[in-house]
Amino acid sequence: MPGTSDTSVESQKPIVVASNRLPFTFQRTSKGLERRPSPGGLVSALEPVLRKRGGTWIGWPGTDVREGEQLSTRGEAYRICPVLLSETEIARYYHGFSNRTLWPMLHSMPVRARFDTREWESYQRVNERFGAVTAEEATDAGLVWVQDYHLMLAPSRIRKELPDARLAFFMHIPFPPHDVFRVLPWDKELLRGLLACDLIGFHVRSYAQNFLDCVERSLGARVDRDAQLVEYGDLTTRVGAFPLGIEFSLFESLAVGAPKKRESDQKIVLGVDRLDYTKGIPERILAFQRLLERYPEYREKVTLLQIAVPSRSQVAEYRKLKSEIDELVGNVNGRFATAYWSPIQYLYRSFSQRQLAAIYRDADVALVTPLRDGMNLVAKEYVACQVDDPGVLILSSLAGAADTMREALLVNPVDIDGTAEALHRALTMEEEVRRSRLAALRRRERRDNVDAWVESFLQRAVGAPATLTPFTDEDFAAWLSEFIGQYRLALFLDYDGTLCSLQDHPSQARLSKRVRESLGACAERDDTDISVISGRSLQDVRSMVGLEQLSYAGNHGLEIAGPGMADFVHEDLAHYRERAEEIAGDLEEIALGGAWIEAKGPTLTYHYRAVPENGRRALIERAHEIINQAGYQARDAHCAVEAIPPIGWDKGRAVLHVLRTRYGASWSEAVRVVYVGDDQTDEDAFRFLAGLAMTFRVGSADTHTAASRRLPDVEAVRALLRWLARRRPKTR
Ligand code: ADQ
Repeated sequence: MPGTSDTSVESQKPIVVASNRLPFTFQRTSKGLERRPSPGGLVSALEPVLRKRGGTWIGWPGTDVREGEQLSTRGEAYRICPVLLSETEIARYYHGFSNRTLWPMLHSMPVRARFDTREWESYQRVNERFGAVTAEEATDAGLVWVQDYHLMLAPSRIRKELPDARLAFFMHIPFPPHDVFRVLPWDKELLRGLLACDLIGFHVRSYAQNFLDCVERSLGARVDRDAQLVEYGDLTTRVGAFPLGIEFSLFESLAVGAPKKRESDQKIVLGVDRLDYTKGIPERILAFQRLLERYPEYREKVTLLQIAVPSRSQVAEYRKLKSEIDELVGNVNGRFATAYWSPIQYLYRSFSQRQLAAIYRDADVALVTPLRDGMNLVAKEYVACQVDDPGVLILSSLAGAADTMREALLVNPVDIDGTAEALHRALTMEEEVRRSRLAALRRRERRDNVDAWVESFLQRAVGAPATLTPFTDEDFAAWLSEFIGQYRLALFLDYDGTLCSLQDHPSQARLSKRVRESLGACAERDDTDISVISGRSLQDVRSMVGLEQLSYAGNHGLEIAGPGMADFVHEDLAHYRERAEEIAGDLEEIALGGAWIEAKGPTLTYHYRAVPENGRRALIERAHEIINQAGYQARDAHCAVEAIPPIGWDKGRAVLHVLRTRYGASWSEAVRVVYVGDDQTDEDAFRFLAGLAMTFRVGSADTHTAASRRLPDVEAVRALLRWLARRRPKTR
């Protein structure tokens, strides 16, 4: 078979594939659960890969499985690992969120989408389960390859368990523009789920570009469009277009071997689809009707053979579509049929590949007119099966396949007249033109077959990890120049994890020379005021930074001091000092295995960094319990639990205090605010400042943030400080 060679990629370790469906579906019959091949393009694409390489396929068996029922997985060249779904999950995760929310949204049809929180929760739970099962199966895999829109959250779950795994995702359907995708109330979560991957593949470049727009605009990720890379906190993801191909030789040989058709002077126009509203079947029937209206000479000479494989019949919208098509077919046939001819032959069922190959071979025109389609394999299968008299492919310009299959007659499927004209052109096209168009199409599909697709994807997926160039001045200029303009800048910086990396003991977390220089240079500017805001005590953070011209806020902002401001101590603070001492005493019972308590006056921190990972959970839970029982708030920090007095004060309030005190009540007109932090306690400031400031969250991307952008590490913060120190006031 072309493209099948024993390359280094193919001889690599087995791969683990996770997709919603297993390559076959089980159906309950009187004899128990029976196995049938799953319909659809995804299986056609991946089955051959696993057959050749071996590995594991993880997926849902396609029905609910009752107690005691056995799933037959005999005869596979690879392992099958079923993920079972309850009836409620099938309704909510599968028919619901996947097919009634994501499917229309990703096909840019938001009016067809419905948004239901319970379905979203079910989608999250099922993705969580898929992720956990996959991680368990994949400890030794060369690659984990997650498939399609049903499992957009699974990668982040897998990444949690297997931080070093090679993790890739392929999206089989389109990815819409940002303006459409952002209508989804859970857009950010879905994007974050995917960014745990090393590689995300789409069929065509425009989908990849749309994805880059979305992560940049909705998540504030850093994007390099030329290199097609995304950096989001500590994650870097490669994005790319990998147009899927088919098993060309298989279809070709099936077509050559199939029994010859009966001689007939009827011309066949063929449509083959899953019955889906994205496939444009009603529009196609209308276009065929228009052909018969405009060109009566085709009556009794041409038949539209429309094959529709039943799909998603549990979803009301699909049942409605079926009735609509039944009615349209009835109308056209009623209007034009004669005693010996029906204009439309409509077959609502599945066919074997062998049968399909013969049907493809014998069709004079393939009318492939989806309203939107990730790729569309039918167009490619048709071309592969054209082994006799050369036929014509009419293809929707809105299918991914149109990106490469340029020699087809391209149509806009909603333009009924235009499609009818294309049909006329196809039916009257000279043989030589048909032959040359088809030859070019066949050459490409033979070369860019499914093996070539797999090989190019896997090569990228297991190749050298992607890295983006370090932050440059241009990055910050693009984000901040316009925003700061000629305004005065109020810059707020957290200390640990932001200005210096986290250390085993807080006393070791010192500013590097380079950060101190950049910070100092910023502070020198007379249009910039800097406040360092920390969970440390005021005295401690001030002495760690040691720059006099800065303001400092300690104890998460309960104590504030700096130039141009009266010293601030929250009025309830004295009251809480004693309580904090009592909590510190209670926490002593869990000062075990290297854990220790840092007393900071009214607040305190329980540090457990030195405790081995498997011993942490019970200690953390107990710390939360003790702190909460004492009426304090327990907040998780990096390898620490913070105990904060319940006085409705946080870093957000502290920022407001500084801004009001220094610049007055109309501070938002006087200054531009930038806040940089790395911690859960900084989230209070991010939320408070949302829409009012540019906020940056530093470090790992595994948690949600309200910040406008992410920075990977302290080095990136230094680059930001250096840019701020050198920035030129932007004149309009
Ligand atoms: P689908 O929406 O399922 O796939 P498509 O690419 O056309 O669309 O694949 C359909 C597959 O089903 C073909 O392999 C075809 O042979 C088969 N098929 C169609 N009708 C059949 C019938 N009556 N009996 C048996 N088999 C039939 C999704 C995306 C596409 C993308 C694929 C692959 O929507 O855009 O091309 O995944 O990524």
